[in-house]
Amino acid sequence: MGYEQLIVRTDGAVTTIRLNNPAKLNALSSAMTAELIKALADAANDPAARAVVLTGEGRGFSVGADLSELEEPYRRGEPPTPSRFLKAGYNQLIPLLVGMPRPVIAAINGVAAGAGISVALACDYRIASDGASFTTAFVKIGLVPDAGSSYLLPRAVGTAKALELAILSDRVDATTAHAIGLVNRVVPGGSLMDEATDLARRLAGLPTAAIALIKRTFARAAGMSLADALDLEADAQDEAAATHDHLEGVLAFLEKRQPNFTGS
Ligand code: LHQ
Repeated sequence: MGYEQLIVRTDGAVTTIRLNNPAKLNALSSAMTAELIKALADAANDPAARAVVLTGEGRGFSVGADLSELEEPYRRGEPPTPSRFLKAGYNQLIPLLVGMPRPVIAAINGVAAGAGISVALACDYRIASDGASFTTAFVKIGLVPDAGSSYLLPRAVGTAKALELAILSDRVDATTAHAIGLVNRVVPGGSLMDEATDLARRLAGLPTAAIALIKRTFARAAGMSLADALDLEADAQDEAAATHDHLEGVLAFLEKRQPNFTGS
């Protein structure tokens, strides 16, 4: 499918999805969100795509909802119903990202704001350009964090820091974002895509079925007692142990050779 607001490229086992509305710093319009859902679903269903990189074109990663979409209805005096917009868009997108049976890397090339931060948080690994910056932004327009930020942000940076970021919405640079755990790594802007692609290739060569199970287990264990999490792990381990990659990993170890993982 051709996209209007995304550039999607597949190179070997790595699919790169680039948000492509640089004039608006890749604001997540309804159309862009729908396209992103489609592109992620395609990558999830393509056995050849074993890792995904999500990035933005231009100087923005994504600045959250496209506020220009609100202009007409607000000027007409229509009562806002953001829940409808959220349920049709971000509330589909975020679980899809979190539940992707592939590792997903956010390559944060520039400013991330509002739901743009939420999208980055829903990825498994965040690499930021040294020129990237972050502002939660919601409060500046009298809104609350959405697209999963109320859940994902405290888990990434702790409740106290998450509240500070959400309430004050100060713009945080990449170094600070790294120090507080908002991103995993900061790299020079010029090498961001090389670093993200190298990591994606490395991940694509790992037992990606096990990675999908790790993601699922962590997500489910988050709300469980230890006893339930132990049971969950035991069941997930049965699933992992039934994969080709488990057998291959054990045999390669015993035979003192490099494993050839297929993601199956
Ligand atoms: C934008 C946007 C934008 C459209 C910059 N939309 N054009 C919301 C509403 C309803 C329902 C439920 O959910 C949500 C979820 C949310 O995500 S709420 C949060 C929405 N995002 C924001 O409030 C961020 C607004 N943007 C900003 O505060 C600034 O643009 C930041 C601090 C991100 C970047 O500042 P600068 O680097 O100085 O860039 P800029 O402000 O000059 O923006 C560049 C262009 O991008 C500009 O267009 P123009 O035609 O003047 O060059 C902006 O209008 C446009 N843009 N954000 N969200």
